[in-house]
Amino acid sequence: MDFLVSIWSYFVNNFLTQPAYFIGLIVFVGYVLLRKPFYECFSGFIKATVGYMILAVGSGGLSSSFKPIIAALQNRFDLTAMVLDTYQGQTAAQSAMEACGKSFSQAMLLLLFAFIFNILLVRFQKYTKMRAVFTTGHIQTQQATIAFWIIFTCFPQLGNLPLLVIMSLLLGLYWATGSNLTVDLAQELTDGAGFCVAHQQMFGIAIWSAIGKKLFSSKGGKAKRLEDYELPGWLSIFNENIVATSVLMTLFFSVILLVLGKDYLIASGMLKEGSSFLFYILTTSLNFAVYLSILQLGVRTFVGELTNSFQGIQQKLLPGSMPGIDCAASYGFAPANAVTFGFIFGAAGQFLVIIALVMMKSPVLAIAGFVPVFFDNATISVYVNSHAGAKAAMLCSFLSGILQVVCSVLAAQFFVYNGVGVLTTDAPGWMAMFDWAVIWPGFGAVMHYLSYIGVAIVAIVLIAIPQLQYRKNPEGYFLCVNDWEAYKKLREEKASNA
Ligand code: ASC
Repeated sequence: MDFLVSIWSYFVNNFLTQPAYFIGLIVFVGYVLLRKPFYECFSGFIKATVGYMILAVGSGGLSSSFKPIIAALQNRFDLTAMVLDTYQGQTAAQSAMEACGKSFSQAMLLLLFAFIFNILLVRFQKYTKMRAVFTTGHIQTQQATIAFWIIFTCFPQLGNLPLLVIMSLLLGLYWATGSNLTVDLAQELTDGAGFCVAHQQMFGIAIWSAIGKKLFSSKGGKAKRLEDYELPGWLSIFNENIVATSVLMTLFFSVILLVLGKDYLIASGMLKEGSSFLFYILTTSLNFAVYLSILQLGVRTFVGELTNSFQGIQQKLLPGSMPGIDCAASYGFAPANAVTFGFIFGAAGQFLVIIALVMMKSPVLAIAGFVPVFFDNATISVYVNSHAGAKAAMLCSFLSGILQVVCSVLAAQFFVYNGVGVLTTDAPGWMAMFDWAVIWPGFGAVMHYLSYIGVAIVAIVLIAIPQLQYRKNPEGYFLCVNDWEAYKKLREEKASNA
């Protein structure tokens, strides 16, 4: 048993939680299954791994450059509050678990069983109608921890084993159903690149895209997307994504950095004594476009390999399946402006609520963290823009920013056991990504009030969603994954018959 556990932890530490190697491994295995010569398998592995590493440089650069600025706002105004961040949210949930006598290794077991369950659900897709496997390990680790905390507070009396069973079933179902919800939307966005989203706002993407479409799509026609606007005259420089992103970010960060003030930035070591404040603002803001371009280059490097090699896995191991990957991969297929707008409007929504909390002297204050403000809202904006147009993208990311804060503040107070919760830890935090701020706390509330009936309700809802998706489009449902070009043809035929 110990031997198996050490193999699993080796795999988790070096592959599953290192998405670059995990994607590389998937590509390698896919090509082996397609019986490609070894040198092609090898070069696929390298391109996929390096591509993913480039993507990580981009997304890591965004986080490390802009996290301190957002965090500085907290210091500057002397706020003590919980931080809305995925990493701090995970740490807080883990500390709360440990204070209740549970260990992190239990969350890792949860990850293992939920992952296996996700694969089984896809293997039996004839019945389950689930098409996607969640492969984003660092996200799975965070989610296993916070799901553990939410479910544990609903059933604290349960022994470890029954608790683990309930948790694995629900989390595995969420991974399969959530990523499955994004399959058609992602295929549409990427014109059949062959991946869907396995991240923290999968329900968010589906819900906001549907709301956006309802509100903004004219009958039959598509609403205007960001890339459809052709600005005239001198404004045409903004048709260029790098220019638009840079100018918008310079405006945005100028405001924040001016609010922080030169003296504060020097005292906190962010700006060197004697260097130019103006150029500091410029460099900081322009770096945004730099990292975004790096991120998109990374996506372009690995996506082709993943698309081609995954056919091996589809043919031999998991027919009709699709890999769910990091939300940032979608940015490679969207105008950078969609990413930028999502960030700015999401931040506006979050900041608005945070200011309101401060003014109302709320007992629980929250501080925006960069990961939810940026990655969550940018992703929602990219998808809503593509499916429901630019106006919908702006409105939806703004509203989503509001909900991320309001619902996280409520959730942090609601999921408590014996007075212990994420707020009573040394570094309070909540994972304020849409699904974990809005959807999972909703599941948790149902289970909290209805106990085992609540578990059944949540499970039934998760099982029913792919069935309903399937019913809407039985001929195209699996085709969309297996043969995108044939799917498009079928869609055209249907449209011309209608
Ligand atoms: C998260 C998280 C990250 C980012 C990254 C986006 O939720 O914890 O590090 O999003 O996955 O590319």
